[in-house]
Amino acid sequence: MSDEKKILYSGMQATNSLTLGNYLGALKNWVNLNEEFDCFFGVMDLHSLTVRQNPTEFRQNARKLYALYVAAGLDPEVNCVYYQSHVPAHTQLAWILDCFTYMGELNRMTQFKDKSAKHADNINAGLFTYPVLMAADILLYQANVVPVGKDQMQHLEITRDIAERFNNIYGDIFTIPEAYIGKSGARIMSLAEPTKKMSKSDENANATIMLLDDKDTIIRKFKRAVTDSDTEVRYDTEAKPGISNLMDILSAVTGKSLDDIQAEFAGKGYGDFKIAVGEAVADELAPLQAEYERLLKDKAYIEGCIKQNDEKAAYFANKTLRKVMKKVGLTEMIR
Ligand code: ATP
Ligand code: LTN
Repeated sequence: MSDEKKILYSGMQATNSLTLGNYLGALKNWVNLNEEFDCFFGVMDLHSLTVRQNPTEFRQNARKLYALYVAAGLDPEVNCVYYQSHVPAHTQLAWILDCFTYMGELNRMTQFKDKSAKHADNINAGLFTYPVLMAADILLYQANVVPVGKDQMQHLEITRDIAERFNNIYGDIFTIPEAYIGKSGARIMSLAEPTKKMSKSDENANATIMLLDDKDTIIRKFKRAVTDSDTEVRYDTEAKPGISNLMDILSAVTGKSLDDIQAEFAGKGYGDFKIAVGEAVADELAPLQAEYERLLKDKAYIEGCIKQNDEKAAYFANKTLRKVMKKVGLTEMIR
């Protein structure tokens, strides 16, 4: 880690498999950020526990997420790609920050409200304090910037509020993080209901393209994508949300502009267009999938990367945690 570069922190929950939305909206845009920042990317497995998990599947999903990060191009030699639960400082700091966070603040979080409505039978305290753990993730590494989607902006705001509150009492302990608005990633919509975002917890399998779907499945899902009764491939998110979403996807994977796409498909039917989008997506994902399969088989390599990066993350996290413990007056351990 160099001194001049700013620090960037992000991660995803290790719940379910990733969708094309997670990839085009987040993961793909994280690759190469290491040129400008010292980057930390966590497999956020502790956050996943707010929803009941099947232990075997959960462990596999976490490993899958790690391998997908690496297969997508987050080089674990230059990025710190690690498991959140392997660095105990996250939960230690989260507890301390819990004591600097108000019930009223947490009550206002829209994700808490949405998720409690969705899991009415399991509104646990972890779901409520989810944003505090997220604040600990970010603040432990003194992150300057955090690439997050719109849905996580409120959590970043509360992170800043908690950090400022703490700094006001104890001095400049935490760096105040900012949202990173880089190359804006496309917001990918559901293929079944194109006014809703594509989401990995969607129960309709036809609504989402999963990163590990094979070519036939991808093309089949695109062929079934909901569009409209018109025949023109034209960008209009209000009147033609389905076609506009497919255009966004094609643009994100090929780099072609929306105008060029419209010109290319002028006079052609939706059928040809949908197949072209399916093929472009399958071609984009093929190398990632091949690399993912290769990595999963190379257990020694993956485990070596995890171990090395867990240690690296713990080194930086513990530095902050020690400072915080000292400031609040906890007694230092005798070594
Ligand atoms: P869930 O269905 O479990 O809520 P999700 O698929 O909505 O999950 P998150 O875990 O909330 O995904 O998000 C992981 C990252 O992927 C975030 O940075 C988020 O902004 C991004 N992301 C998720 N869905 C999309 C999408 N449809 N388009 C673009 N980016 C997305
Ligand atoms: N809540 C985020 C995942 C997440 C995160 C973080 C993102 C947990 N801790 C710290 C950025 C920084 C999500 O659901 N996308």
